[in-house]
Amino acid sequence: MTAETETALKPKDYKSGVRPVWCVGCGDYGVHSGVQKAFAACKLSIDNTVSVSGIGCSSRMPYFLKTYGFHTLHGRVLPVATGIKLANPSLEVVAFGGDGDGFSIGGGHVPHTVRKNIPITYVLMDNHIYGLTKGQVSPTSSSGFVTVTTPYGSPDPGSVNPLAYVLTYGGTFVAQTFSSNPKQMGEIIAKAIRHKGFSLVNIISPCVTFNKVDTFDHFKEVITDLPEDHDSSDLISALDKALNPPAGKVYTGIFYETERPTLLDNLNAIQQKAGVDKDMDLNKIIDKFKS
Ligand SMILES: Cc1ncc(C[n+]2csc(CCOP(=O)(O)OP(=O)(O)O)c2C)c(N)n1
Ligand code: SF4
Ligand SMILES: [Mg+2]
Repeated sequence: MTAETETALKPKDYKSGVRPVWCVGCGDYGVHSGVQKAFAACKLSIDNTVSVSGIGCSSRMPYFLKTYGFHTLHGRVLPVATGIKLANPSLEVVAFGGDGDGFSIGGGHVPHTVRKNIPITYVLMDNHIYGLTKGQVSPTSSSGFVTVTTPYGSPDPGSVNPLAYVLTYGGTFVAQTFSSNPKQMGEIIAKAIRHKGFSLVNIISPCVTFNKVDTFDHFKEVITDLPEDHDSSDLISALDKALNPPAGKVYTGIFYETERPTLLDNLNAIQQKAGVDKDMDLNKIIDKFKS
């Protein structure tokens, strides 16, 4: 659900006056531009939109957008975004972060945000490395990946697949795109924002400074769109495409899209059942406990 403006804004109207501090060529510039396109396409009202992030290069995003912003703690973007949405459901809440923020320190929050179907959009900038702290191995790095903390190659036998992770916990919108494809990225983020429920947009956003393996050139070779006949209402097919793309390839597109009640829907239903008077005077309740 989107909080729309009465008059349409242009993508650049969503840009703050703060100049991004990302390295020249960083994939996150492309994401910044895709997000502005999506906000404009959804006619988001600046006053009614909150950009929330954790910590990392990617998590600097709220500074560079004109919406309300909250740069929280490392790994805590989803609980804070959840709190904002529950406190004021009329706000459009967009969460931003990196692969480390989301799937290392913040990994325990993902299943609960997903299973509760919190109606927020999660834009994850996946560069397969910790960029801000100068190039350590991340949960989406591949096995054997050489970094400053894994000089003989990552001993981890497997890596986190953000798409499969969110699909298995009941994600209702799961997509992947590439920071070098602004058209597809803008369209997918816009669909994710319009989606009723939790949405994940995993964006392959290369770190040009510390990751010399998962580069733009590499991804330009291996990225391929999901087959035209992919049925995005078929969970098993979505999981299969997320886990078993053709050898050496990485799929982009909308893997899965469905609708089920959000936590807000269920809370509203409980309030109705319990006969909650939404206009009740809080002071009257407090007074009851005074004597
Ligand atoms: C509690 C805590 N632990 C560790 C850190 C150090 N730290 C800051 S960002 C970061 C990882 C960033 O990686 P990622 O989320 O992938 O973002 P990127 O910089 O790659 O965009 C770490 C370990 C911190 N700020 N707070
Ligand atoms: S260190 Fe990497 S992720 Fe961070 S701004 Fe530079 S290129 Fe981007
Ligand atoms: Mg990262």
